Amino acid sequence: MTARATLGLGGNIGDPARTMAAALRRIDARDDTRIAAVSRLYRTPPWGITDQPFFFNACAAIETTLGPREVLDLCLETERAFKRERRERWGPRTLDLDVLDYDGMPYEDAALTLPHPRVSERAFVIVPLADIAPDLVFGERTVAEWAARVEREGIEQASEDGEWWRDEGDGR
Ligand code: PH2
Ligand code: MG
Ligand code: MG
Repeated sequence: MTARATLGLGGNIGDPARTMAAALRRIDARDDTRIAAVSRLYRTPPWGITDQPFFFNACAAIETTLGPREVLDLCLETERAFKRERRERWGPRTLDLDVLDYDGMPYEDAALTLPHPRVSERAFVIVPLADIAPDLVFGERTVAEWAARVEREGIEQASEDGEWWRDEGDGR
């Protein structure tokens, strides 16, 4: 059985677009998971702690035989593979990979709550997510409805389409 899960990607240290692209290719290379859709890439003003570099953000949909908790473990393992340093909450990072949704199913354990409870407030997630999953429901609205309401000041499109992650270049 395969499930469809959506992931949020971000980063603001080093070359975030290149790191995110390599992370997606690494996930796509697995036998149990393939990348089904990728949003455009966006350059976004830092949220939370505003005194830090601009972020790059994107969203991806995966098809996977992994369960929700295993998808979280895959995200954490992928962050570690790209030498993620977690210095402070909401602070600068090379790669952040968050699970946003798993087949529209509610899921909760000590480490993971799905659908992600704060997606609808964050333009840097909602705007890219609307590229690939406009009909997905978070709380009382679809992603397209949240996207129409969200404050997107300062967010810039940084790729033409959703193909930006396919370029080779780092041997992965
Ligand atoms: N991630 C954070 C904190 N702030 N701001 C933007 N624009 N994009 C992010 O991905 C982001 C953030 C913590 O995960
Ligand atoms: Mg995050
Ligand atoms: Mg995270």
